[in-house]
Amino acid sequence: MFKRACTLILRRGITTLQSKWNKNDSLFRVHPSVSQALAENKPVVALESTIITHGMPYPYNLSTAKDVEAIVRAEGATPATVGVIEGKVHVGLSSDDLEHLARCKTSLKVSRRDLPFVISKGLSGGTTVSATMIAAHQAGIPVFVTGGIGGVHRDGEKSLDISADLTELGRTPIAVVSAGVKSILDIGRTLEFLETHGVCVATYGSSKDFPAFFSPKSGFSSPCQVTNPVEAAKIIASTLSLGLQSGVLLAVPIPEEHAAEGQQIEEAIQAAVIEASAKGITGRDVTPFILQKVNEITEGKSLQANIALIHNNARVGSQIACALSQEIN
Ligand code: PSU
Ligand code: MN
Repeated sequence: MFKRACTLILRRGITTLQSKWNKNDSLFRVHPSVSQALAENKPVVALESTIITHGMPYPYNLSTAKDVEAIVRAEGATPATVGVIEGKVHVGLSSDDLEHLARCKTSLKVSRRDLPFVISKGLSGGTTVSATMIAAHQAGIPVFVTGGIGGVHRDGEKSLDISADLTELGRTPIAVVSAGVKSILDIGRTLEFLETHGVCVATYGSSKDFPAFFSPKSGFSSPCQVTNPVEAAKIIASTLSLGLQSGVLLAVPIPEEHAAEGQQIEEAIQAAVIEASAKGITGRDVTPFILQKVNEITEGKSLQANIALIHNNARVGSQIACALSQEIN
């Protein structure tokens, strides 16, 4: 019953996509490696691309994107990096597409609200967590790995700068594997907002502490904890079987050996937040500005930590996708 419900929900996504795909004017392009894996019920891991276009400088963005795909493959799953290329939403990018997004300085940051405009104009861009969740859901991919998600910004109660990633988690049944949220955000309010939107939040590992991206602990607790891929997969399978239509946030702490620079990075974040506000940076530009500033101040240490945690998330996320595939097939 449990398996049947999950499988039906995933199949529905794939069928919807395939029927769109069959039309000549399809807005979706599923890479053959991804459609084959889906057709054979093999584990697939969705990956985002704003991290490539806006999250890291060239050439680290390209090498990280390729390394993450290689890690997913080594764990026995198929990577499906999502991005928008000339007005089409691609689920699974070729190496030429990856290279194009990584090098192109004018690529847009594409969130849910940007999709209609970018598609209608035939533009290209990196998809954020929210837009990637939409594409993954349409394709029938239940597991998605990223570095960090957006959240409620500090002073968000006044500015209402709350990432669309959070509302997407409330409305789209995808499991997002991330290292939590950066301390540039208001972590307490981010967790409150996720609760309001009915998002199941679980820390992965030996502690319940919700991780803060560069630091394994934020001082806030997750409502749930899972200690291995099977437990995580059971949470995802339960969400699908219940037909909840909301997502799951699996928060994987940065490995201890890469968290050593946490304090220095933390101080750089404080300085970058102050500078962003002094320079009047707002809206979609805030996160990329702060990421770049923190990398500058820490002389690349934040970038190294960022890369290490994404690699770790890719490993854990792929193991979860494999366990889920066993659970529901
Ligand atoms: N947090 C990070 N690195 C990132 C992002 C967030 O640590 O690259 C990107 C993700 O693509 C995320 C987006 O979905 O920024 C959120 O942007 P905003 O805060 O504007 O919603
Ligand atoms: Mn915002």
